[in-house]
Amino acid sequence: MYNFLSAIHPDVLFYIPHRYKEGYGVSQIGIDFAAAEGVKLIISLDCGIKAADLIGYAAGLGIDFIVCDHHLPDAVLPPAVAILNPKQPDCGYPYKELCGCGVGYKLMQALATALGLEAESYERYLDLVVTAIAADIVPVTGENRILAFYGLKRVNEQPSVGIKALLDLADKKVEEINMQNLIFMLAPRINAAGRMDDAKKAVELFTATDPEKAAAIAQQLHADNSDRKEADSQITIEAMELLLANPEMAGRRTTVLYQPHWHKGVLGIVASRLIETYFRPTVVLTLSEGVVCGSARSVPGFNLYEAIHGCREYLLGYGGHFAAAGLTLLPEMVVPFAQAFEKIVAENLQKEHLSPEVLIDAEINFSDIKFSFYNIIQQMRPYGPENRTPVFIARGVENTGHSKIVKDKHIRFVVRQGRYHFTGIGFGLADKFELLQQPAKIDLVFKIDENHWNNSRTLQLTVIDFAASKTNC
Ligand SMILES: [Mn+2]
Repeated sequence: MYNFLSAIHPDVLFYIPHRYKEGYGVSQIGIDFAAAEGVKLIISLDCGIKAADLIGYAAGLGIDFIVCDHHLPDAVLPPAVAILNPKQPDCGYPYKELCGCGVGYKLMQALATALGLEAESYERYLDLVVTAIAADIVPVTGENRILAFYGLKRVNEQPSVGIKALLDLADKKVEEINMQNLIFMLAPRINAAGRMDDAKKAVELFTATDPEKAAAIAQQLHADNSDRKEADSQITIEAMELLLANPEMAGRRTTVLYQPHWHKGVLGIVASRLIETYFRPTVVLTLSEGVVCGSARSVPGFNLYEAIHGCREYLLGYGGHFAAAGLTLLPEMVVPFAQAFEKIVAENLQKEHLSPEVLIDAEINFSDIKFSFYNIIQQMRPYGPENRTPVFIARGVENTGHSKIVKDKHIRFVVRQGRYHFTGIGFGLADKFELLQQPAKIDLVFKIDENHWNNSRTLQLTVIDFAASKTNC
């Protein structure tokens, strides 16, 4: 948005509220800064819909607001000159799942149309839009999927200076960047700036035009990300030790952990890590400027936001959605909150929420797995939330005797169904290898992938899970 406006207007500033000093969203410090700079219009991106008071405050200072947001509006809308948010109850915009960046993109598109600018004036930023779609974990359906498709094309064919600088940091080069690469390679480094230091660095990277300057900023983000990784593994270890030291906690339906010294920037990541071992709604808390604050993460299918909302009498503030939330409370409320949260979750959690699930799209036979079929599946890309890579099950599969454990943790499968053979890789499945050594057949759950080797293309299976076969075929 800053780049786009700078190209058509001489006086544009950007401002990112400091995550810890100002909190998320529109801040009074930000508005005061704008007033001091003589700003007459603020365009908020990914925030503002809940900032009725602050936007009223800005209006009092003679500053207009255009709100570009995708969060659920409250009953009272902010007194902005314009609100772009497809989640408004009476908004006729047909696609509701744009991310905050996507809403900003629509404003640029509309401005370009109104001002008679060529499409390239905003389409050149599609590599940033797809990065936001990937990083914000919004559904890759409808318009998001179209934006992601063309965004990935840009990332691969003509990335901007900033995106290119981040891609150059990756240790191993991938042939074609996909959504997963953006989520795992780019998003953590972009987010690390805000978690560990100041998110302004990310804006500086994406507004840089000099490749050398961009490379230097990318390097700083990389260092922030390394600090973040160290903090998150250290805190995860401490959290696991706390859980192991309190056997009573093992039988609970929730994990709530509090340590005043934990780094605020990684609490959500730590919560997600804990869920890998203790599969249940999890809250990780720390102390910051006299107030306890933290992040909550859910298990699939359980509405975490509702559960936190149910504990609001113990909280100073909270916000979030189905799968993730943030909260603040007074130190003396941590224990009562933990008790209330456990009670509400225990009442509302169904048994099926407590074991990880694998969603299978269809049963398939090995004889059907051909390039002609694979090419059709490829047309449904890019994959992401709510448009997942198809997962198949093949029943009555046999080990050929050539499957083996690799690097202690993984299984390299060489399996057959009838006269059709496939190889595959199953990450982290080594614990189940014994099952493959039985004479009985197995049911195999997998995705189909393409393997390039010695100039030849073959199809192989990425195995997600397997079990003793339920068929006798
Ligand atoms: Mn957002």
